[in-house]
Amino acid sequence: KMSARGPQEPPRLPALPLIGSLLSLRSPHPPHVLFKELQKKYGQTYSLMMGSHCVIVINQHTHAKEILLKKGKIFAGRPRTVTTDVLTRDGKDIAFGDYSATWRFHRKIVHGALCMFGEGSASIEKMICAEAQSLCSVLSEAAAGGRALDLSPELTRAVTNVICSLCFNSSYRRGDPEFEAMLRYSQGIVDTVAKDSLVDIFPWLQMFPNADLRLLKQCVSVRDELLQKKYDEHKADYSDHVQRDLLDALLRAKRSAENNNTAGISAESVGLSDDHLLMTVGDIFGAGVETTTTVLKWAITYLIHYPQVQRRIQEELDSKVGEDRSPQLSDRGSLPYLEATIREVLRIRPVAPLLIPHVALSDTSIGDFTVRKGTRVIINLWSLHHDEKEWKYPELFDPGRFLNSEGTGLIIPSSSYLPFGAGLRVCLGEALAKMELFLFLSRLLQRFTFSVPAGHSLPSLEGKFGVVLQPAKYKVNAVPRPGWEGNQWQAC
Ligand code: HEM
Ligand code: PLO
Repeated sequence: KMSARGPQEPPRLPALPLIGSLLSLRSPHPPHVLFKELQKKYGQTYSLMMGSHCVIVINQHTHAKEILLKKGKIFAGRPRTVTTDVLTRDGKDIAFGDYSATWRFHRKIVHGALCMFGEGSASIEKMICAEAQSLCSVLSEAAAGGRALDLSPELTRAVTNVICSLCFNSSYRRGDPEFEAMLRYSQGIVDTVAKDSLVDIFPWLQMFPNADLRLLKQCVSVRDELLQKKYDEHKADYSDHVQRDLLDALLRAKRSAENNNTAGISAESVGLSDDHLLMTVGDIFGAGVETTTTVLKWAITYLIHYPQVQRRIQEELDSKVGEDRSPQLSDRGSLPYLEATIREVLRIRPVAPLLIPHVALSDTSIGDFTVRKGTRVIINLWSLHHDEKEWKYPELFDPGRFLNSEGTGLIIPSSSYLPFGAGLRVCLGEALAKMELFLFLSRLLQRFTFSVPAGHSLPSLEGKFGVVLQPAKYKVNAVPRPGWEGNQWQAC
């Protein structure tokens, strides 16, 4: 609907020719914080120029939902940028690929495969538990040796192994050189891709030497080599009769399209080229590792800052699960405080504070504002999750927000909460991520109490902005709880 004054453009940040609004964006704050601040001057919805592109920034949930749900199909596009083109061979993946028949097809295959291997099956639970157990053994060993530990590589390896068995039916042991290489390239990609670096604003800058772009290309080539190896191995011993993992599911779709080529629909034309398959598993693998690991790191960081929350989760675990067995997915319903804590972590430090940019596929509107085809839309999830009108003391970590007044049941207290996005582009891994977060955290907190070593200051709560918002590196003590001092090699 239009306002009384008729169609209008959103307020626009001052823009200089060529460099767009870049100057007003130079700030000591990361972009999600700056975009939240700019609301005070320009209102909740405003636009700016990034180079020659018009970008609308959304800071409120009503507009966010209009874009993602009500007009989901209109805003299902993705922009092409220099960095994501390098990562995804010009958008041949799901997350950064533009809206198309190929994109829809790949999303459907992956969704089906994830349901089959993930959510519905007991075997994925077993696998996650096995990785969680091996993680606990590493922590026990460190504790026995009195060593403080950077949890990041250990958490990453545990989470990587889950997604590795899902995608490739394989896993990594500690110190595996291929795994070490993966850690390095993945960090390089997270630091450089899709963060609206200058090359994405001014594509012609590619002509000049550019350290970030060079690093990205290097990291992507290491990743591609690794993916290609897995792909070749799978092709070599592929059989139509057994489906071991996601890559087999994709290969099967490709074979069946090739066999049905008679109607003139080739595997290539529906987007089942080798490149597309490779980029799609690359997405799931990358998303599967970086997101869940980051949330686990934030959870531990907040539990160290708020020991009373940690204690309350442990009391809940002690009374509902006890110490004779490990927590299982079926315990989820009886551990509301742990679930509430996971929800609060996802609120206060969203993995993707700006989601991934959306693009309007036709002329349309947001609220009273007109929006032209091709406009990029940044949904500032940080603003939604820190909106003072929706959340009391938004910077306060309080899992109790997500509990009913008796503290017995879970609630979503505000509709200004979208940790996984919504609509056509909603996260594909939501169910898997929630399973992992629950199983890892419940087992870790049943057995350990986390703190910083004596004399160390508390870890920073300020995130490092990249394609995911990561906590800084620090060392923790994982002290075994009473009854868990010996190394219990207990299975699921
Ligand atoms: C997209 C959040 C874990 C796969 C997204 C988006 C968000 C998100 C906010 C962007 C939605 C948009 O642009 O509108 C999260 C969070 C996770 C998580 C908070 C962990 C707690 C995972 C996992 C996987 C995954 C484990 C893989 C198995 C994807 C994919 C997309 C996506 C493929 C792109 C969807 C598309 O563009 O169509 N996720 N994610 N995510 N996520 Fe996740
Ligand atoms: C992480 C680094 C990997 O090497 C490549 C990769 C692929 C998919 C990306 C992921 C990275 C970061 C998190 C992303 C995911 C797709 C969806 C997910 C952006 C770059 C989120 C949170 O939106």
